[in-house]
Amino acid sequence: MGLNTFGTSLKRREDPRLITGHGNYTDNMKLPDMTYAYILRSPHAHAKIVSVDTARAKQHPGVVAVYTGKDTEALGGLPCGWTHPGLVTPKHNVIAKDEVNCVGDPVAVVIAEDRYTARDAADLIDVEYEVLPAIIDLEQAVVGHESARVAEAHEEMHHPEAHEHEHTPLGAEIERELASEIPHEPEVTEAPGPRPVLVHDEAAHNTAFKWAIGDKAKTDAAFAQAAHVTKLRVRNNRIHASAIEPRSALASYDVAMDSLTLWMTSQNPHIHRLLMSAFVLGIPEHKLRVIAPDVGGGFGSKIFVYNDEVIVCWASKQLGRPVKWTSERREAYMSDSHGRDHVSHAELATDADGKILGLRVHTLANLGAYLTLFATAVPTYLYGTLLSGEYNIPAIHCEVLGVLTNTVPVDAVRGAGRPEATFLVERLMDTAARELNVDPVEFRRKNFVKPDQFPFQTAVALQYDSGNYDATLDKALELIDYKKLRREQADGRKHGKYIGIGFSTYIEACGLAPSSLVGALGAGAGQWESALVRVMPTGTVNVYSGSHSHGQGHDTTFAQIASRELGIPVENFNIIHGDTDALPYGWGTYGSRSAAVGGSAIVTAARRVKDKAIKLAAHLLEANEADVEISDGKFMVKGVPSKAKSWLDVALMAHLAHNLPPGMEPGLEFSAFYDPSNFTYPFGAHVCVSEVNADTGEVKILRYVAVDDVGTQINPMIVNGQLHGGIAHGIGQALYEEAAYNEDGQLLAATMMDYALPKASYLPSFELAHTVTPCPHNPTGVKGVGEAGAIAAPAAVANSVVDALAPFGVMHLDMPLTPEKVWRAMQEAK
Ligand code: MCN
Repeated sequence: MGLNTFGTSLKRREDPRLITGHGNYTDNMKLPDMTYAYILRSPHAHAKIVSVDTARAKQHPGVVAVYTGKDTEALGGLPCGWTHPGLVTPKHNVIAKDEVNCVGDPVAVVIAEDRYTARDAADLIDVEYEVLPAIIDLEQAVVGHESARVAEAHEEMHHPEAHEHEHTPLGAEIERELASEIPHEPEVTEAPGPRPVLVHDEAAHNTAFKWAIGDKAKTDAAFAQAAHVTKLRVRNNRIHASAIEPRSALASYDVAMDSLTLWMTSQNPHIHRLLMSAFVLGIPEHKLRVIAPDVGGGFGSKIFVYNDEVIVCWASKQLGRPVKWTSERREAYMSDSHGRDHVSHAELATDADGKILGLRVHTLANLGAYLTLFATAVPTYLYGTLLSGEYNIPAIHCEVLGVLTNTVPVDAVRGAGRPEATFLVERLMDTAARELNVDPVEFRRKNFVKPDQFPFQTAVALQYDSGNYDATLDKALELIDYKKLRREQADGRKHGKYIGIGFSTYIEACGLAPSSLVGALGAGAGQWESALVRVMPTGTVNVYSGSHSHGQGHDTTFAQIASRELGIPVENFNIIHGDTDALPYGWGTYGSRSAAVGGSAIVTAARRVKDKAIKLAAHLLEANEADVEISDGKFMVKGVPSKAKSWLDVALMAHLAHNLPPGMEPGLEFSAFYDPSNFTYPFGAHVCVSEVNADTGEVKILRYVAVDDVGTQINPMIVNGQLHGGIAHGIGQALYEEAAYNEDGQLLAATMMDYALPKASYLPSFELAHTVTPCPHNPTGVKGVGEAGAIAAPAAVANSVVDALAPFGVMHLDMPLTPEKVWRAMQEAK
């Protein structure tokens, strides 16, 4: 392998350590005098806490302390990081004090000498609850009574006075418009009868916000011109993130320094430090050090500030001893944020030629019992802005109600908002094609944004920078041999063999940007990323990144990026991340931003290092700076190969400082803070070929072909690995997974026995191919890939199953497409 490995499938440098049991996870850590926390959680979805008697638990041998909501009431509430005009933000107590609002809400914590004692003693806490009626169903929650139909409510919710947003380029104008005041209370007429169940009294109709995007008048006008309107009600099922490593936190208070060190499973340690110190614990930021060591997957669930992480910090300070808490799997399912959970009514207007005229969407987004960190951004700016898909849709209007229910909070899970949008748009495309009696491929093609339309301004704020949607679709069609497959499908149907072909021609927007835009839209965070590139005296390099790797392979790809810039072999790089005391400030890893944003910061810092190194090399070589280049890992005078200096020569001199050019500072390191000018827009065409067993309703995926464009690829093997994981996630959501509740608010899918994650044997071998349209606005041309598969796959799978069921007249089925659901649909059609 040559010196430059960028663009090659270099094996993951971190894997030998991780797969031989040498990972360093939070729960592996042991500190002298360490104690263990067990959190007692509410068994009820909604209840008043009448009393909490901890006396018996405190007397249990080995128990160090027992705390309740009264002890922690002075602490700040857990923060919501994105605001909307009129947002209702109920206080999210660290430990519930007067009321619990979902199963899993913490009511007490036991600290003991070992984790088993802590758990045993928790059984001795006597909590008296007054159980209240709970509201679980999203549609019932918003109107407050069971008889009201959500569709009627939606009609009533056409607010004439609500601000509607003109589509304008990503810029100052839209920032103002999108952020403008929208009343959050839906105009829903309550039926006579008992008072509706409210999760929090301050949120009337259980709505935390009402949000809209697009131009309503223009959309209404488009519908008035329509030759055909396709209507669809779509439910996007609630899912768990299911990272392999459960969340864990170990806090250690240093009495002498009056400071805390917190090791934790975090995707973004700086965000954790900032929010926990400033908003929850009320301590100076420099007195909290957050370290995220190896983290075994996050998929979004390790972004947010949770109760347990705060509890261990606070308790460690009370006790002067380290406190560790590690989630159990069942506990994880009822305390990690959940994902998705939308009910949407959508309408697509088309003209007589099959051209799309407009799209209208009303979405109820379940937020659960409290507003967690990104909860208000996921179903709004990460969802509504993606509703143009890959298509020319001149007018779009989308209205979202953020709904509170007595369920675990809902926040970002892989894809966050974009899978919901893609599912809706791609299901609508297939449904419209079927109603119009045209091939779904041709219907898509007719409406694709074409290459000469870029940059393309959508009707929902985003400006797509580049793309060629026909190219990915063409490649996918070739790979599956579409015409032949359709013939096989037709033949099969004659013999009771039901094959379906489903498309998802998706776009995704990741690497949120720029900071000024997201700030104007309500974000409490910047969206830049940092890097520090430090060349040591011997010419090896430490790269410090504000991004955090928890499975994505940054140790490898970030070394590939920096190695290409500096001409230093990858093995001479050490990638350091996840420690707030070691790194420049950074915003962490989510929204598939690390390669596009974190990687760009590394490039920028490395180029600064290179510029200085060339200046110094020119000085040592007694040559003009303009004549010096890095070639084959050495500083050469162009055309004079005998005159060369190594990185060792240059780096050593930078540190010895015995012979520097006049005015040059010693040392060889630079940092950079990179703020992108736009999102990146990966896209692709996914095709799922499935077969439905007519007797059992079982769905078997026969083939899964994905053609993706993630821009320039740093490491094609890692890109494919990310796509594999994402597609598996998406297939899981489409066919198997549902974080189901019963009507009392008991989480039915609370263990891995009840929550059906896809096993490898359920999945076919994915057939992947790519096109490469480099991102035009960052230095490497990369776009994100970490979520693409999870965004694209659910629609491809659902479309293929509905296509297979076409002979039965089935037009739509909600996910997960379980054998029972599919079988029933077939029976009803018979
Ligand atoms: N990459 C590349 N070429 C590109 C784009 C990316 O080689 N054109 C590489 C990157 O350098 C990185 C990996 O692919 O090594 C993913 O990059 P990116 O798309 O930037 O995503 P992030 O690194 O920011 O990771 C976040 C993303 C998200 S949002 C979720 S959720 C998710 C995902 O990544 N969670 C994961 N993938 C995951 N994979 C694992 N194993 N575990 C998780 O928790």
